[in-house]
Amino acid sequence: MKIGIVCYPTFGGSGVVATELGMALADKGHEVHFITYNQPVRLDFFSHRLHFHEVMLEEYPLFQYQPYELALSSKMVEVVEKNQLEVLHVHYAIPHAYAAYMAKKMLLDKGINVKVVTTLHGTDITLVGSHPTYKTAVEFSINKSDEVTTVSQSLKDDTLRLFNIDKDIKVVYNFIDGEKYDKAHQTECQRSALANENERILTHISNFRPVKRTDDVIKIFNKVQKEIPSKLLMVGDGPERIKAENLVNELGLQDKVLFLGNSNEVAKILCYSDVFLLPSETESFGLAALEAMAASTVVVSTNSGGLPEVNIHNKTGFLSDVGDVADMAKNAIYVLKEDEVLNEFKINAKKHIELFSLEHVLPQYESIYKKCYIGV
Ligand code: GMT
Repeated sequence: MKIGIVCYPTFGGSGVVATELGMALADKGHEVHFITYNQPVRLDFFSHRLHFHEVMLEEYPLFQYQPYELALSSKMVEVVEKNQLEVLHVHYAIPHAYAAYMAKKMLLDKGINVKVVTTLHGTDITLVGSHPTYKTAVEFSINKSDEVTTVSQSLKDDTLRLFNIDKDIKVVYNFIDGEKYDKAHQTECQRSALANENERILTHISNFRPVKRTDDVIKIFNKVQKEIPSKLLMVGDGPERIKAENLVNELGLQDKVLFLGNSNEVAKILCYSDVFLLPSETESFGLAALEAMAASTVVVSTNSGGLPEVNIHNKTGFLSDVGDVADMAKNAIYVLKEDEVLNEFKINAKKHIELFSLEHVLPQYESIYKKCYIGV
């Protein structure tokens, strides 16, 4: 099929899922066109089946804010028309689903009936989307999509609770290419570059937004390192990073915490991690937790949103209430103390990702595209 993918090109989970999906679809023989304002960060190759179309913005003295939706929907019309795309798959409702609705209408005027699939990712529903500033337009554009998916059952429930939705919503989980993580384990795992032999490694990866509670990550680690010789890797960047760095300095942990910034080498970093910390306030799915599990890393997280659908308590990791730093530290210490316990959890984590394999999830999206385009 010929598919347009609209997403944020940044390090956020929705952009990562959209990019990995597009690359996998192209690998399977579909023609994929990314439409966004920058080359997606995980898009590391192009081919005759994989294209990128940049949405350009025009400066004009009258604009305090440039009208991105307008430029995006015009670009969608142009790309659909030129390349005879059959489906536009938009990731993250704001403003992509709305812009797609406008594009669809403009194309209908030209006799072209492109189908719109909207995937809701999390904060587009739970934090930003349900805010009165956006709610009316978000609800409208979800209901006007041809197909709607969410990345967890929990996000589907939230969507139905927060909005008046008259569409059937399908749950299609985030997915992972486990082989990529196996390769990193076999070839490039230089653990000794970051920690001494007797030390455990804990990791946190996010975009350092308030919802990730990065201060809790530092507080949990502070308790852990008092009992277990260990290092903490903080990967990513965002508004809370300075605050987290200040807390590290206040607690005198400078020698034990490394801030690595944004990275495209997630598999390599995770290959030497023992525990992944994800104390989020809310998390529709927790792709970072799934990536950690693919690298045989035990997940210590909160029980918010869709995390219990990914991280199984007392098997692949542990779940605690939001803000319960003491419980998360206790769980991390328990699993890190004995090699035998740690290894058992690591094996469980790696095994559990089979449910979220690319081979399992990709056909679900393909059949959604087919169903809305051909009607079967
Ligand atoms: O929170 C992020 O890291 C970014 C955000 C996004 O939409 O870019 O991630 C959301 O989508 C991911 C992919 O589906 C999910 O795995 C994350 O759980 C979700 N984040 C939240 O719900 C806070």
